[in-house]
Amino acid sequence: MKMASALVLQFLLLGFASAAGVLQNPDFETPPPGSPANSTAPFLLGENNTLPGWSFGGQVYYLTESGGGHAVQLGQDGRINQTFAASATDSADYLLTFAVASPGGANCLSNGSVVISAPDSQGVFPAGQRAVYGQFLGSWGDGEAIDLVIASETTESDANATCWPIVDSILLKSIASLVKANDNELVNGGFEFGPDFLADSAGGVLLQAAQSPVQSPLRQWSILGTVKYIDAKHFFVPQGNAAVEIVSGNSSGIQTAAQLTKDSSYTLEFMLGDGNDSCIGDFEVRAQAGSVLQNYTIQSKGTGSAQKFSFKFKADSDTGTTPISFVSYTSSQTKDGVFCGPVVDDVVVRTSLGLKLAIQWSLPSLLLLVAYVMNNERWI
Ligand SMILES: *[C@@H]1O[C@H](CO)[C@@H](O)[C@H](O)[C@H]1NC(C)=O
Ligand SMILES: *[C@@H]1O[C@H](CO)[C@@H](O)[C@H](O)[C@H]1NC(C)=O
Ligand SMILES: *[C@@H]1O[C@H](CO)[C@@H](O)[C@H](O)[C@H]1NC(C)=O
Ligand SMILES: *[C@@H]1O[C@H](CO)[C@@H](O)[C@H](O)[C@H]1NC(C)=O
Ligand SMILES: *[C@@H]1O[C@H](CO)[C@@H](O)[C@H](O)[C@H]1NC(C)=O
Ligand SMILES: *[C@@H]1O[C@H](CO)[C@@H](O)[C@H](O)[C@H]1NC(C)=O
Ligand SMILES: *[C@@H]1O[C@H](CO)[C@@H](O)[C@H](O)[C@H]1NC(C)=O
Ligand SMILES: *[C@@H]1O[C@H](CO)[C@@H](O)[C@H](O)[C@H]1NC(C)=O
Ligand SMILES: [Ca+2]
Repeated sequence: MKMASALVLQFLLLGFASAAGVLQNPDFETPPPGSPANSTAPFLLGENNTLPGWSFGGQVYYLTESGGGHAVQLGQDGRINQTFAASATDSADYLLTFAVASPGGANCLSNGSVVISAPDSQGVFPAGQRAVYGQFLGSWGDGEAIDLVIASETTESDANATCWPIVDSILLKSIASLVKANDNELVNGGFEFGPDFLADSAGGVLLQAAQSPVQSPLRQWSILGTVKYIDAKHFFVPQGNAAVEIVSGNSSGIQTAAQLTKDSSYTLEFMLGDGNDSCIGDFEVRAQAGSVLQNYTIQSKGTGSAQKFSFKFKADSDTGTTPISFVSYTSSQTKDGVFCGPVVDDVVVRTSLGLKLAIQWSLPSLLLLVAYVMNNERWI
């Protein structure tokens, strides 16, 4: 009886867990009930023409794009919001992916921005050429109700409606707390944990500056400048499904803090290359581990390749956290004018061999000691 109810409870929890962290109508393909079926003209949402799944305020238009897809355009004081349920049990990290564009083209004096807010965070994303962004929303559990708000930041001078920002393709992802793998002192050294990729996201996902590795869409890494999160489906990725391309030039990159033992020796291994996105040139990258700095120059033909590098360092920080970072000193553009740069992946920090052997030897000897003590006790 007890066991049966425990099972039922478990099923209930699982049921809630799978329903949690889900957005309704995230791509706006379910139209407002009153929107004309065949019209491609922007349709102003109103009291009787609301957007399924979402609340709205201010001027919000429902758009039919040339390909037949749908999106919303946020005008003066325009905002939409939706509440989702966080994981029913343990706390999880929530990441958002979304597309932002300004439809107006080069004539627009200003395109406005999109502000994404959740209870623990806020991010401002400029609208321009269509771009896909990733953002860290927060960490929640216990089935908490989370209100996600997407608003325009337009000013009186943005009177031209064709220049207001368009939002589309919203993906919500949750990631349970990450644990260190056996063979790497870094968490998320392969960059596999970050925002979702859109199926058509040939341009990757842009990640704006994030000072704290805890509040970063690239889990456990802080972001300097802007980087592009790239997927193996659309780019050359050295390891796994995702990597980081440092795109915003001089002194931009990524940094994490490793929990290492002071005065122990470690090896930093990583791969540098290019994403097969026609980014041609000499990329200059500075890798840092603790107080050791190394410069590398990668000659890229832009056709997708990577090299493995490594160097030894000693953990010398008194605080117990050792900075590991990769910073690009070059700013490049593809012939289409897209900012691009070096790709970093597969970052591994290992204890040096000597220390590993010592650990391997200490466990059996400890067991021998325990066996000896237990045997002796039996004889007493
Ligand atoms: C919508 O377009 C389809 C084909 O393009 C047409 O058959 C249909 O009559 C149109 N409906 C309305 C309400 O205009
Ligand atoms: C919305 O519908 C109600 C009831 O049909 C009507 O009284 C009201 O005027 C409508 N509002 C607008 C803005 O059309
Ligand atoms: C949007 O926010 C308002 C007020 O903050 C809230 O009452 C409403 O339920 C929210 N809408 C949705 C769909 O969550
Ligand atoms: C608004 O912007 C569009 C596209 O940039 C332009 O074609 C149009 O002339 C502008 N309209 C006004 C009233 O400025
Ligand atoms: C507005 O966005 C367009 C892309 O649609 C871009 O060409 C233009 O430079 C942007 N204007 C400003 C002022 O940023
Ligand atoms: C990068 O920035 C530093 C100062 O922040 C500057 O001294 C250096 O010239 C810049 N390098 C390039 C290639 O722009
Ligand atoms: C690495 O390159 C940067 C930028 O060119 C330079 O400022 C720095 O001194 C170099 N560091 C080393 C260790 O060579
Ligand atoms: C680079 O992309 C081209 C197609 O765009 C593909 O044929 C080629 O195999 C890719 N190279 C690598 C190393 O992934
Ligand atoms: Ca990877």
